Amino acid sequence: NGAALDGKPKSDPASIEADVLQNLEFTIGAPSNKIPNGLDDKTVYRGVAASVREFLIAAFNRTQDYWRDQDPKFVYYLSAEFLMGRSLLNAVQNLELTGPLSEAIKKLGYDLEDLVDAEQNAALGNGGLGRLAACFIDSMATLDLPGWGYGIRYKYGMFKQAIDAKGYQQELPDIWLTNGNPWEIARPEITYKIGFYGTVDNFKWSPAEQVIAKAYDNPIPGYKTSTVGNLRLWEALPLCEFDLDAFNEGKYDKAVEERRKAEDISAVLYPNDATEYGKELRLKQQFFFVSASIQDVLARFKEKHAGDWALLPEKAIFQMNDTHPTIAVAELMRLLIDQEGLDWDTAWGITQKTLAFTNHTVMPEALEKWPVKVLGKLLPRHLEIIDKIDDIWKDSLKEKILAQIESEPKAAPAKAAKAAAKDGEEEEAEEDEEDPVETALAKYGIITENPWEKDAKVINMAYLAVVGSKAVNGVAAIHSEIIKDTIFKDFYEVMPEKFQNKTNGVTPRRWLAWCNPKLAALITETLGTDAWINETTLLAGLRQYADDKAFQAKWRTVKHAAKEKLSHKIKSLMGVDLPTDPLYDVQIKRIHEYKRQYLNILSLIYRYHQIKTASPEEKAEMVPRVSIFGGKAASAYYAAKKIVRLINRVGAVVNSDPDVGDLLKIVFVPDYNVDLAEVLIPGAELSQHISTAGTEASGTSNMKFAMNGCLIIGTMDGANIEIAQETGKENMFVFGMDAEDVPVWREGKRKEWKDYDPRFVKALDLIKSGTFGETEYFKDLVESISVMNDSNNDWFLVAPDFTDYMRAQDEVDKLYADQDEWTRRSILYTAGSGFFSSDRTIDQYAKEIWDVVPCKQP
Ligand code: 26W
Repeated sequence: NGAALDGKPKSDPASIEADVLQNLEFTIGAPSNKIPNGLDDKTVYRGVAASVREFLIAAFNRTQDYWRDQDPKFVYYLSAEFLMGRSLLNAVQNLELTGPLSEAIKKLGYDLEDLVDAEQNAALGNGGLGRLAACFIDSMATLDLPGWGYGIRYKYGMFKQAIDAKGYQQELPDIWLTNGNPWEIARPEITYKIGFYGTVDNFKWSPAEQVIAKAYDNPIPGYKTSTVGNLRLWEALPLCEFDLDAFNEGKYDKAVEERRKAEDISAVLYPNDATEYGKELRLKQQFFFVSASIQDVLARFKEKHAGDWALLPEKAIFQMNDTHPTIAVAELMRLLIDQEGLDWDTAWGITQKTLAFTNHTVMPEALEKWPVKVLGKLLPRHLEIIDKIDDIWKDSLKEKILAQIESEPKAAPAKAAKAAAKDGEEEEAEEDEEDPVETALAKYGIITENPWEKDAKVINMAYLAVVGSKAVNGVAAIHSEIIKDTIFKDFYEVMPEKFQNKTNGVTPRRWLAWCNPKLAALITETLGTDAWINETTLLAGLRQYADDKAFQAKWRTVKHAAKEKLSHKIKSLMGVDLPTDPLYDVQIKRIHEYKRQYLNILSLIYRYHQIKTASPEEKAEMVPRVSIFGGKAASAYYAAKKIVRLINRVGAVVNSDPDVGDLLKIVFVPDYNVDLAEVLIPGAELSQHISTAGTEASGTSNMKFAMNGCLIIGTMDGANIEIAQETGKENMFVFGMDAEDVPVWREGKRKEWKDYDPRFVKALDLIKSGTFGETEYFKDLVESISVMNDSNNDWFLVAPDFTDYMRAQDEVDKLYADQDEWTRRSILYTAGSGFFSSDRTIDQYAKEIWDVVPCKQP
């Protein structure tokens, strides 16, 4: 088959079959005598992927040619993480090739589903933030928005997690590129030089070290459109492959050293979703991909509009995904001034119109602050620029501050301030005296003292981003309010117009239509159209069937099939047999104290105790439950690792206790990732989103579960609040303190509180007394929530929220006994999930921040 001369491969089953055979032989080089029947699934997958790639590239080329020709405004999504997962099924479905391709594959003696399973996950992300970026580029393509993602082509993605016999987490490398990556197009001709270290002389930077950034394009197909977008990832390579002199002298190790040092930059994803700043290599990664991306955009801009820099904000906008790419503020300034010769003010005007910033967390330890020492050594010119931005920014506030000080009742300091500001000489003369204006300005400083170390200044990257951007947004309604009241309060007060909300969303293609085909088919049959896949608000049409008993029965059948699929998956992964009648309860996310997996496992420990002490009559009344956990703990996060182990220890004891039988099963699925989520979410009936109120910026799996008709037990936190609004709060199992109560608790009430729930005490006693073994090992974990002192203060409120959590869990059990009502609610969740499509989110970004409009080739 190959690409026909009109640039479009033929999509009938026979042509596809011939093309796969050709690719197996000539692209993959499979032994001819084994084609087609003697090959394993992995090999056939590669042949099929090579064929699908032809369709992708054909549409990709047409889209990109058209965009180049039309020259619309582009959005560039800068993100250190893109958690793409697998590509085969998504590509085939989005290209609407599933029918003919499955037929062709069957003819060859294979099964599309098995081949889909042979693909490795592209796990170039930690969790929510990285997966959000992947959903966003899917929506950009589907909405025909000119836009590219830009990131790093890590050689090793998120570590693989194994759980050993003792219940410990083990981390293994993710070697995902060994069999090649059929979804990328290497671009050896697209390279940029990236400098590091060195000196600055009269504003001119001479880097001491340079590497090459090489582009790889990953076509991103939209659905029901010919548009195929792009994710461009950068690989780091040495400027000079090999030090020949050293080689000739026989110093082989030295000869390869430069290569290794360069390759290190794009070697590993930092597997941490909270802290990692301070590490020079991480800053190197960030600057590496940001510089390459901006250079790339400016080079294309110059091809069309050489010299007309004022036009840049009308042709490009960069969205910075959290603080990781925020060195972009300084790098864009540097390129415009040092390379293109613009003056400071012009460059600054352009920069502030060309950048936008999204915040994804209020966790203080996750807000990146680079030590001036580290940044100044690696990027001396950027430090100069940041310093100047900081000065000018603070200067711009002086008048306001002065007015504020004057309007304050304390007359004396105001007078002094006025005098100091008016009379520079006097200021110098009284150097020792504190200038109240300077004091008042301190809180706005981008460069500030490090609270943990004397005389060690740090650069607050979030502040730099807020000052350098046209818009700043949070990722759920409550989160966008919280950032205005807390981390960015002072900035909000002086520039309220910059602050916006963009509630997160998820792609309904991957997270409903493709991962839950039976439910999708039922929805399509019921609504009489599959238009809901792109217009998710149509899902509201399911509401009118929520009470319909016949429809409920169909819905239950489909849900049950998904539970069976999940049960099979766990059997094949872990060898554990799970019954499919009990309630399937799932908590899957990174392991973190704020996400409170601890609360969940404590309640299960108490449930175990109840089962052990129940009479046969009481047992007969109990609602059987399968509790599934999944998630990775950052490798150096000890508390999180202990929680992983506790869950595994409790599971081992409970699952092997003959008194328990099918009343309770607890499993920890190792190596939670995108492909597992695609099985876990459709099979779940209850999902847990139980973060301490005010800590989970949004959450996105909550949206995926809701779409798939899974009920939620959760706190009034992040997007749970909006899900409750859309679904009906009465249909959600809401519990716990809300975000306003939490600080009140932490600052006051906590100190005199002693009302530990007896069930909470019992659960902790069971851990302490060795029911799950390892009492010494779990000691500090137990103390962290039960002994209040300076280091153990239950910061995340496990103890005070426990009672209400147990009440909510009782409601869950009660409701599950009423299957009609449960099913009715399940339908209402899917019906109410339309708002949480990333198409809606991206449409808002496009209109309210980016000013980017659809551009689709006729
Ligand atoms: C410094 C290292 C680092 C790495 C990742 C710091 C911070 C992060 C992110 C905050 C991690 C993250 O994934 N945040 C999540 O973003 C999601 C998408 O907006 C939200 O739904 C989650 O609530 C938020 O925790």
